[in-house]
Amino acid sequence: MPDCCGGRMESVTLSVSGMKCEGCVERVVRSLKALDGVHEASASLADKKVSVSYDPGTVRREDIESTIENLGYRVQR
Ligand SMILES: [Cu+2]
Repeated sequence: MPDCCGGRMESVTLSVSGMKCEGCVERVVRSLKALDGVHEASASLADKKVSVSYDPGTVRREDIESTIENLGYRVQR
């Protein structure tokens, strides 16, 4: 994990349903990486998981979840 944001870096793994192909994975990852404060995003189609590391001072977990949902996927809370 990179040492930046004054060490304020959080990681979250979300369960996401609705991703059906690598194209979906790409869309989700690309959209998350475009968010301010998101440092890394990856998604697994097989596990239906999306992992994000982010600076909680810049972006909130809710923003990450709503970004995924705005694309048409569902985050299990
Ligand atoms: Cu797809």
